[in-house]
Amino acid sequence: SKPKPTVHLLDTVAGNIRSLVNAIEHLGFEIHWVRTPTDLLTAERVIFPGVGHFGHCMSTLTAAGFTEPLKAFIASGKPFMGICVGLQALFASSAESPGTPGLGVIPGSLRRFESRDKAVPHIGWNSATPVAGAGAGARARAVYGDGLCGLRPHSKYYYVHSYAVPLGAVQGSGWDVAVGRYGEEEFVGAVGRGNVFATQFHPEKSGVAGLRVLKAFLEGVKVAPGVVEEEARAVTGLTRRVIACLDVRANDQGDLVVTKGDQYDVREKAAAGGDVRNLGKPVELAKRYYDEGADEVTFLNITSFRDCPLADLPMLEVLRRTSEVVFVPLTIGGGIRDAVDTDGTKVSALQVATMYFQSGADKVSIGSDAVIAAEEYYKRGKELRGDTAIESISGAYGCQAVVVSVDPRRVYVASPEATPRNTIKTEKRGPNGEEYCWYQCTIKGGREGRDMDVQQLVLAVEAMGAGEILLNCIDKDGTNSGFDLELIEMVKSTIKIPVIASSGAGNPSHFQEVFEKTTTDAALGAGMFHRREYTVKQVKEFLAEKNLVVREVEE
Ligand code: 1PR
Repeated sequence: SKPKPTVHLLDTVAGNIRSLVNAIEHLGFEIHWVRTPTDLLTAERVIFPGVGHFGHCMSTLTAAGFTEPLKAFIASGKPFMGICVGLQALFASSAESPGTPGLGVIPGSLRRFESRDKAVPHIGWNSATPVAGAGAGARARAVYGDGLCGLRPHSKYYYVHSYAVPLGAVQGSGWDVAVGRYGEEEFVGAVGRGNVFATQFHPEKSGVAGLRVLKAFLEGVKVAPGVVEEEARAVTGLTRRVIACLDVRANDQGDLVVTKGDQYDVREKAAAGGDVRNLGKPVELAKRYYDEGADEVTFLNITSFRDCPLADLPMLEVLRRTSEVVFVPLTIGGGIRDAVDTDGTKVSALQVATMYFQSGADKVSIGSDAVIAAEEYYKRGKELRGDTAIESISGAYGCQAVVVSVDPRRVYVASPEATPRNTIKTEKRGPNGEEYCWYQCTIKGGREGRDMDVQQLVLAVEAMGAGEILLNCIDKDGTNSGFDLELIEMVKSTIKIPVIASSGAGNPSHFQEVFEKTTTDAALGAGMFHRREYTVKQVKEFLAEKNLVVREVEE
């Protein structure tokens, strides 16, 4: 058979590139690794998928002797693509690491997003709209630059980053640029010229639209420059994300099933046999939600798999198989903490997370361990320990890779004075007419309440370096009665990192409600999708009709 075309991947500074590997293989290319600078000499085309910290990335490259060989490769005219920090490295410098020069292939430097009015990091689906070379006013008619691998103005691409190149820095530089907008800031979503193409977003995580771009780069397809007749209506900024969540556990027969609790109780009523509710197979369901347009898929392993060596965790196999067919971000939660393996070896939370990342996860979600770590943080007078699960994983893989899953339960009180905890005044009164409540943190899937409220928790984990909050609510879980808007708004106003609203979604209008009435960044549904009451696509279409900015489902 014909040998597959090859692409060289520079893996020296990439933490977690399983997804990219999967996407490239899915497109029919064989991967060769660039491990030393001489490997570049035989490469036909190179992809440089940087992740993490700009300074760390550049100093690793420099220490390994890559800077000049990379510049030489780029100057050779052979196809070169940078992704995320791989794009950033092409620029002159970054405010993330002021003393460290970039490769300087493209003029301009990176700035941190302004966080006064919006969440940072910028996480989610945004545009990369090709713009005409001139200033902002000339953008009404966008031009497809031929260096931009067929980026389309109406497509959305998946980003995770805190630093970006302001559009102004590259205008007039002779480079083709595609732009995204976050709040008031316009930034470089992609840039290209001649043999060089780079994206700030992750094409391997950007669904059909992203695979199309990656394919165009790999195949060297020059998209004919042309004028887009439509207004560049597409620069509409960050979309609201719709996430499908699969709670996974072993049933009594030992098979992994997607289940769904009712206020966290996942068993059928005793009269119905008391079995673990079985709503389908994890990989199949994840693929279905991807095809329907889910912006992300989250797996929560809701029981730890006892008596099983960590390396054989059934969830790892689920992730491996899912990440071969699902090209949007995958999050895995459950059991991310320091652990002891069946043979007695100690395994750190970072090692557990690493196994998940290597199996295809893009983010890990930490529940119980985050609560314990937050309690200790306050006991130490808000001093960071440096080696908690959150800190160590965030330090190694970046804060965008660390989600903290919060499982709060309402505790009603007659007045704010009745408790030292942070209360809110609530529209939905307590059983004895109480007008106030606080949200108690729980661990172990809601089984154990702790003496800490949600505000304290989210502030602590934000300080430790969590990148995102998955905000459940036990009172609402599985009720199909809509999200707890009061809880969500309270958390949004407490922290800067993005929030995923969860628990209670029963129909598309609940998503509309949470997006219109709160500033949540994403909303998650479980039961309504598993029971096939609505598809993710129906939710997206409904939101689009209501003029909420969502990623349209592409086929
Ligand atoms: O504590 O780090 O080992 O993580 C355990 C994880 O498992 C936590 O993220 C915790 O939220 C989750 N979990 C534990 N027990 C349960 C349970 O249901 N018995 N599930 C559980 C939590 C919450 C959502 C759910 C939404 C939406 N599930 O993911 O899918 O509430 O449901 P809905 O749309 O149908 O209302 P650790």
